[in-house]
Amino acid sequence: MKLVIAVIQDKDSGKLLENLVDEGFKTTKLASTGGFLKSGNTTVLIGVEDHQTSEVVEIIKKVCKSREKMVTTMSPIGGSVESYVPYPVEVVVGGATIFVIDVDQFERV
Ligand code: 2BA
Repeated sequence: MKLVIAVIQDKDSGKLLENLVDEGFKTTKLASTGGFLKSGNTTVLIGVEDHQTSEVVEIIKKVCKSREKMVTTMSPIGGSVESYVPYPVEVVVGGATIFVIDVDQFERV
């Protein structure tokens, strides 16, 4: 058995869960926060049989889109660390960051 862990954008979460449930997969949705942007994203856990892994990954690839996000960062003026000016930077956030890990034991009690 495998556990697919997918970090996705909030905007894609509803459609992804709908697609996975329609195909009979059991899912758990967690609210998460990206370490770089420090903004909310969604982590989805999907426990599957080994042979179902590629189907799940394909569904994630089909639904989750990469998007550009503007981030405001602070830059020191003239090298002075006392005065900072905010300026926008564009970051491409991927459609999904996917981890597939082996499950040693699975029980539902
Ligand atoms: P964040 O950490 O908020 O990162 C958002 C986006 O910012 C990243 O998109 C990437 O384009 C950029 N970014 C991240 N760290 C950077 C850095 N040190 N320098 C420059 N740009 C940086 P993605 O790579 O598509 O990642 C989207 C989200 O997936 C991440 O949100 C994080 O929550 C998760 N993630 C990505 N890689 C991960 C990993 N190796 N382990 C755990 N979570 C990961």
